[in-house]
Amino acid sequence: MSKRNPEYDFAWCPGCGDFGVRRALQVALENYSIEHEEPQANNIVVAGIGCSGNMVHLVEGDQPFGLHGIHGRTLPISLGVKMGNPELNTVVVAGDGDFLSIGGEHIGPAANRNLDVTAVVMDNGVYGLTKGQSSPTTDYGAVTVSTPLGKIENPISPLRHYMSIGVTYIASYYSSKPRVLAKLIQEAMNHRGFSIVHVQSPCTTYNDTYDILKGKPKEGIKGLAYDIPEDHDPTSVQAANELLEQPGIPLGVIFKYEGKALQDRHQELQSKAPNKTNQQLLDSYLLKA
Ligand SMILES: Cc1ncc(C[n+]2csc(CCOP(=O)(O)OP(=O)(O)O)c2C)c(N)n1
Ligand code: SF4
Ligand SMILES: [Mg+2]
Repeated sequence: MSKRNPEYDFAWCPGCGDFGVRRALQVALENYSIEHEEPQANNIVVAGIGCSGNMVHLVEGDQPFGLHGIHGRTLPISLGVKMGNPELNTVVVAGDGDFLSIGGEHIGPAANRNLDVTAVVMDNGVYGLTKGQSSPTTDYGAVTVSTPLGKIENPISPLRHYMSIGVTYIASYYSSKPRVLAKLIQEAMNHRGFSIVHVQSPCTTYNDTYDILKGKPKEGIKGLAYDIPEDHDPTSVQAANELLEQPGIPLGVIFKYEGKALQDRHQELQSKAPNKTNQQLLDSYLLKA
């Protein structure tokens, strides 16, 4: 239920990981605004379609701008936002289906441009909103409503994928510790270039992975999630790749590289562009006989 938009009246299921991600995003937005002494309206949340995308209606407190786009197109929309107003701190919120399936082909171009946005990807290994179909991160053999005899494809590894296509800030976390997640999201917002915070955010209705992630420490059962060792060097491509060869879900910053962001590239082009009046520009388009 949204206090902000009572007419947009729906609920996430009890225990949904997206609640934790919302808390983290709110804290990150608030702290980012305080850090930069900017109003909350200098932030914009661009959402895809999914339970995860509904986040844009549910953020409470001081309001950023919100743009609920279409399924899979958060990155092209955020590119448009940055072209219109490069100063806006632009945060994409999307699900594993939205970002990696229908929207998957946009990640490479955003990485090549080093588009200055932060994507918070809520990975629950399923299409939650449309009631439980398999997604690119669903395990091989998993039985879902769209794979009644077991999923035929292998799951993709989003973190390795981001590394291989040159995303310049990659963090991985889970929804259960929102304060720590908030710090990662804020660090990602401060990164100049394309940053992705990939969050394991369990779907309690269709794919409840809390125990798999966290284990059952009291019973001595280890979970898949583990803290990245303190001596990991996130500025090293080799160290990041080696980390991603390990089994399990690493928690923390995997990789970061300070390079030219899209804005820097634009400024360089602009400095080379000939200074023309509007009339000269129009004349240059006329076909000459
Ligand atoms: C172009 C288009 N194709 C398909 C859909 C139907 N659809 C809506 S949400 C969704 C998948 C949602 O899964 P995910 O992105 O993982 O988000 P979640 O609900 O799990 O958070 C699909 C297939 C749509 N809205 N638009
Ligand atoms: S269906 Fe899953 S992802 Fe959607 S609100 Fe419910 S628990 Fe969350
Ligand atoms: Mg999903």
